[in-house]
Amino acid sequence: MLQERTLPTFNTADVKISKEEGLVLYEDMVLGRTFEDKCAEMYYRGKMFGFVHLYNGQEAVSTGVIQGAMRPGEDYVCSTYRDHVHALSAGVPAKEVMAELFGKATGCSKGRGGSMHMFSAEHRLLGGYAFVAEGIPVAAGAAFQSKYRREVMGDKNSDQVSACFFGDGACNNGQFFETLNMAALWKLPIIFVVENNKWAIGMAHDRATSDPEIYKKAHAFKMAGVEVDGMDVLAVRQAAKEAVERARAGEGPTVIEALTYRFRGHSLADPDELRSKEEKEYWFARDPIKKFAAYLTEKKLATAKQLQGIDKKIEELIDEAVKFAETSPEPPASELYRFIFAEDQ
Ligand SMILES: Cc1ncc(C[n+]2csc(CCOP(=O)(O)OP(=O)(O)O)c2C)c(N)n1
Ligand SMILES: [Mg+2]
Repeated sequence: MLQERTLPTFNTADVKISKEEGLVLYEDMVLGRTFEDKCAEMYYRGKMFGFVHLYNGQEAVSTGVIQGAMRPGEDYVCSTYRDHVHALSAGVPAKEVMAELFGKATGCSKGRGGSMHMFSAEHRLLGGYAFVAEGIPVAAGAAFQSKYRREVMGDKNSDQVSACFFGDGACNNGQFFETLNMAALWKLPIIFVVENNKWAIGMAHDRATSDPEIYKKAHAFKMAGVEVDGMDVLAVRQAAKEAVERARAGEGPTVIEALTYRFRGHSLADPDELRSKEEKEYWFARDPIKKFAAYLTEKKLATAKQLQGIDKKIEELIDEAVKFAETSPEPPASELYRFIFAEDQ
């Protein structure tokens, strides 16, 4: 099935971006892509077990929202089972994400979570969630506490925004509608980022939902809802900046529907035989990293050599992350029941 929905246009002529910020966005996307490619290699070498869902192709969404518009480490990020790259954009070190995938004690969830359960209190990553739509109410809880601390407890510094990432499939789930209602009612500082990659495993989005334009569902709750080209990091950044500004100003939530595509199968166990060659080619031609690299060099914000330097630096960082994960200890068997409940700090 080819793309029948036209990707919204975004005029880059109006974009204000410094060289430094451009390189940060580029590096973050390359980090995500290189990490996931290495992850696939390690999975097929038998270094990790269970389901592993990669984010290739969708990098502009995580980077554009978290690095482009939020305060990573202060604001909250909530993910799904496709969570490695959201964790990286939020600032969780690559070696801790890789060690988690290897089930090692040095992983960000202490080796107890694995691919689908990345977590970091330090980086305000509220988790990966194996159940579809499970993170949506959790992110609303985080947004509620920021608002409560500020308005009820008088903490003027409590102005954090929560970003909640989930897929098109999750939008047919009750938790999506229930949470949208509460978030709009209470004007919570949250942005709902729908990564519409057209597929929920083997179910085409258009076959599964009464109205495929998800952003319009926000309007039923009197909430801002926008669609954006999810293959364009600058377009995502712009939509996210406006949403974050609205949220911090107490004007409530936004649904951002990012039209995107995953470049690999649903998980590493998926032979990916259902999606047509034509459809894949349409989206491969819109690779967000290549598109942004071309923008940076055309606008003389970076040279090709600089970008190659970043690619190389990230490759080395990922190789180190693998070494770290391989040489880290397994969690001791004596601690099988540890971390089920919170411990005193
Ligand atoms: C509540 C629930 N129902 C079903 C599943 C099985 N399942 C796992 S992923 C998935 C598809 C979700 O697709 P989408 O939300 O579009 O996210 P994507 O995988 O495309 O990122 C389903 C149905 C699940 N994990 N949880
Ligand atoms: Mg999907």
